[in-house]
Amino acid sequence: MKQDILLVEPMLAEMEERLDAAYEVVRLFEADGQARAAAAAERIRAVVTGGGTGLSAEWFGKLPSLGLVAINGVGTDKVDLDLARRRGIHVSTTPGVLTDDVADLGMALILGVLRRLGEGDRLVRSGAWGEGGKLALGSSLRGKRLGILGFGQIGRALAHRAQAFGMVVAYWNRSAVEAPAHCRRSETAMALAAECDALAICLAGNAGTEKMVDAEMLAALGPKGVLVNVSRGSVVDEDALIAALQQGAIAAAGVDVFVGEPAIRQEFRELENVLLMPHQGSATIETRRAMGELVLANLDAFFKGETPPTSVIRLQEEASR
Ligand code: 8YV
Repeated sequence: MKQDILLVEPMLAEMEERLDAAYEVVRLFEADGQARAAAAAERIRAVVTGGGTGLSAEWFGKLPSLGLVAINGVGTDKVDLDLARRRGIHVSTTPGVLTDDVADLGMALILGVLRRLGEGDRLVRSGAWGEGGKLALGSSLRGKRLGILGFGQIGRALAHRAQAFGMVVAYWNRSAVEAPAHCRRSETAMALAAECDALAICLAGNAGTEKMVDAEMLAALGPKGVLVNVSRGSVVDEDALIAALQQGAIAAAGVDVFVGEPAIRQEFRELENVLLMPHQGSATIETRRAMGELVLANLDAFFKGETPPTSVIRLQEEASR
């Protein structure tokens, strides 16, 4: 008999087909999903969800047999890891495979903001160009200073790309990390913001990074500075960011992630100097395929009674401590 699993948000169609072939999949996002999940609650031992969605405390509470939360992503900020640990529930992620695509999107946002892709598209699309409208000049990337906040895999992959565009790269990371020779380390996040033209956020979202990019840091970035965020909306104080963009305290921003997404703050939609994306860092066919493979491998191992290969919670080791 097939095992029941709960799918919280859609995946690539071919991955959902593979899930359907192996499991009895209850889709929480479908119209009758809540009722079907409630009816199967006792039997559901694994949940598959997205990094930006996670699993609510309510659903943790409703699933007494839960043993694995398989995140189709790398962010664990929407899953209560302490609760999972206490209940002996594995939480797996999809490390490594999305690094390049998220860094690519970071680079695309830097390029898009500095070369005014959003404004240019709107000018052409609206017909205003044909009526004599002009796009303000952009800024070249060559020689510009990129500050990377958070120098994990994604931060380092962005540094590599930025070097190819002739940018001068500096970074800040809470712990010491190995960095390529062309990247200078800043002592503090605030110093990094003050010393760069473009500040790219590549930090994990968690309690320690919440609202780290605040009014003071945006003021340090300054009226010519641009902000790019491909990590989590929670890292930025959005009130401060909106005020900074409205008042010209910073020049512009490229944003892929928001607090409360997809219901983003109306002010973002009204600003000209922002390039907005609907959380697309890992959203390519190739990467979603690779992420899906890892999700399937974690489920497979779990249902065989093995430790899911990319579990971030090592239950046996923790139990023996
Ligand atoms: C995905 C993400 O968009 O990796 C993460 O944590 O937020 C993104 O890669 C998401 O997991 C898919 O819903």
